[in-house]
Amino acid sequence: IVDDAKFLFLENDFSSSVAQADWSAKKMVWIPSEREGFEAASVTKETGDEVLVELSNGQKLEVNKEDVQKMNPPKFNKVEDMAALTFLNEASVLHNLKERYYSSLIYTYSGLFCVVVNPYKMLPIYSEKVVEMYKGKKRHEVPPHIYSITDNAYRNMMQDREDQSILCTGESGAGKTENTKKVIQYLAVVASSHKVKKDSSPGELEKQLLQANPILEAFGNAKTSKNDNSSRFGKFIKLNFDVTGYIVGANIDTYLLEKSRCIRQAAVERAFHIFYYMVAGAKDSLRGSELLLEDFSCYRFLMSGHVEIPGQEDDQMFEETLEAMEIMGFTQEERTGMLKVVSTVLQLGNVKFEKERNSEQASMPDDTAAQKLCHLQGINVTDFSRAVLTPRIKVGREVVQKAQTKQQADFAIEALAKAMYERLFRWILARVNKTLDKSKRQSSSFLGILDIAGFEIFEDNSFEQLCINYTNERLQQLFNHTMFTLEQEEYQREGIEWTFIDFGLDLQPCIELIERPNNPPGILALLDEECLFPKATDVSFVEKLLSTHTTHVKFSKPKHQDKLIFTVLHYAGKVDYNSDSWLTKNMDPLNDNVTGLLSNSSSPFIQDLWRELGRVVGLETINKSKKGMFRTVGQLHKESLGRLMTTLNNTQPNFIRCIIPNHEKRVPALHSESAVHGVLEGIRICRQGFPNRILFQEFRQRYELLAAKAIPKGFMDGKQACALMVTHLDLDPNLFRIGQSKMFFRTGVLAQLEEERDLKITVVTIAFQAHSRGHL
Ligand code: AD9
Ligand code: MG
Repeated sequence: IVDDAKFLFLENDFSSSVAQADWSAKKMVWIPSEREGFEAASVTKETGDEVLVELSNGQKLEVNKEDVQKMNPPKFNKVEDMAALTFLNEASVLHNLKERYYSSLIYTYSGLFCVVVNPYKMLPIYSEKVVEMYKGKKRHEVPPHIYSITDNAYRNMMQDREDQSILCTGESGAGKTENTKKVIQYLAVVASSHKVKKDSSPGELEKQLLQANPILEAFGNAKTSKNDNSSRFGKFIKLNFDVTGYIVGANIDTYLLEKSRCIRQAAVERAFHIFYYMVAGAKDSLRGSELLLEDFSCYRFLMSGHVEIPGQEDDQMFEETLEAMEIMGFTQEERTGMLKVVSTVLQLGNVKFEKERNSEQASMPDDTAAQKLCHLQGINVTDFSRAVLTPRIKVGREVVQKAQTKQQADFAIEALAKAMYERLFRWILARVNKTLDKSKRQSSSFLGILDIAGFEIFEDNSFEQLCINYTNERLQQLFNHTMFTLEQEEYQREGIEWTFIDFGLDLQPCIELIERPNNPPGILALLDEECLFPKATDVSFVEKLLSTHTTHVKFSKPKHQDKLIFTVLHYAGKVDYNSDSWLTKNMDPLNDNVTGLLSNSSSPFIQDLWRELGRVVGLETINKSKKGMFRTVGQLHKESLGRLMTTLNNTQPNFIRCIIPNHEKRVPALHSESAVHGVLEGIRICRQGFPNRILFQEFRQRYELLAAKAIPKGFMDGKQACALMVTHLDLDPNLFRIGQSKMFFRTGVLAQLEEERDLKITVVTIAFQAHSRGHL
């Protein structure tokens, strides 16, 4: 630990007493600065609303009082818990995170939650030694770390028998997935049931647990413009524990895979990793006779060919993925079966239709691609061509064969490719869960870890982004609401008065704009309505939105723009959505002639994949014929999100707020707007109340010299003494509350007392020195 200590522990700062005197003398503050966000300055004069300040380079400036933010005393430099700051303002929070970040201290607490800034490089803070260091330690005994959050959640679960959740939030690329992995890595060691005496290496279940992630990432992650390893699905990993605290099994739920990425990617982005791993890594007979693979440039669905990821070898990743599957217990047949599906999806992109000369009907002059994919899928190519070009369709009570146009056939193929990949993903998940669900022993409680696709704003934002951002909106609401509840609980415990606003309600208007079923219907409901109108188009959908929500505060329509664009004001920013193809994305129709063929494939693997016909959502297949009701993608997502929220509401949540330091990947600089975003939200809640707390005894010890005459000699109860002290100090009753065990203060009050104390001590010291000198 010694070598790595500087990445976790604060170094002793011996200069702090000098700095302290300097800070007091110079009246240091923060003023806004274009370059840095905020800049340190010293106040030279205050007149009414204007403040005259001097910058470190000697430059003098006049600024508005409202733009000035107080600087915390130097003893708070790089403080581990920002709730301790006497001045809780944006500038101080940013400064503290920045100072810590530049010293490679990436974890910082902010009262009830933990903040982590993405370091974009491997730090030696996740080793086995470090894991051991955090085992069983209370939060204040060790430096801030995801391990500490995890350990505490685990102990709470054991002690209170209450299910726990660890929720990673933050925008795309901020580090949610990385931190999720660390939580699992930690628990796999600390709660391993297979531990053989001193050996702390994980047992079989734990090994498999650790291998689940590379498999899911290979199939569900992709390079985007924000993140080279962006999660294109959400996941909730539930670890089940027995009464003695050992892991007895696990279960993973997923949310909304962005399947459209199989067939189309924006410039510089990639389809799911596995496509590249496979095409780059498969060799010999696997490549040739089994998977019928071709070169990157031959696949139309890989729009930009072999887009590489710096620092990553796709062929090597292929080996690692196969290895993970092996550890997971996937058989040879299963592994090849999976890859055949991936190869088929690529091959589907190469199927070409043409319009027949004398009719609108589509034909397939060259069936090379079709032959290959039918071979891979174990179906007959003539049947396949017929199912795509002239499917049997129900018209009223009759079934007729209907020739398709080129556009219809193209559409059917794309839909098939997406559905096939989604089924494969669901199959993998079910297979992984089968391995992880070892619960021969009774599980008593669980710890769930949520890792969703982060909030994102691209150049072009579609239905998928709306669903992702809506999910983030709900999670942020849970965060705000939880912070509010936890604060409130603490106040209740201490029996003090409070008047609090639930900031969770701030997010309600935007959430309602998206999910409200009626009066007026929100975006998803209106989209559903339009899907029922035969003549509706994406444009008519936007028109309907516009006429329903013109006055909604979270909705707007950019002027002079494309008819398909509308804007939603999310908590994390304004997003322009392009509603092109939303009607079909929401309906997600699939040619059941082809799926019927697949469910009768000669390959048992393929049969299994298509066993239940219907739509796949998360782990479930929703059979639309079941209740005769058609369910849209939007509806289903809303429901699965609702279920997730119910689960989370029944757990004790622990939040990890991931922060992206800047928007140029891998540059070690912390820029202001992106950094404080989100952190301030939690702090805003804190500031409403009495964020600075101090135990009676501590308060008395530290500040008794300011109110010495208030307390009579002899024993006095701590609470009583503190009450006398604040009366003597003549503090405004609105600035403090007296609880059962501690004093509560509004932000800034303790700083004031601290300053007075410093002054007093200086005076006493000078007097003492003078006194001593007099005696010499
Ligand atoms: V998204 O919403 O899925 O697009 P995430 O999950 O928030 O996003 P991710 O965890 O994938 O972001 O982090 C992005 C990249 O930052 C990783 O691939 C790492 O290269 C890097 N990163 C993030 N956290 C750490 C860390 N604690 N240590 C080292 C990190 N590198
Ligand atoms: Mg992720």
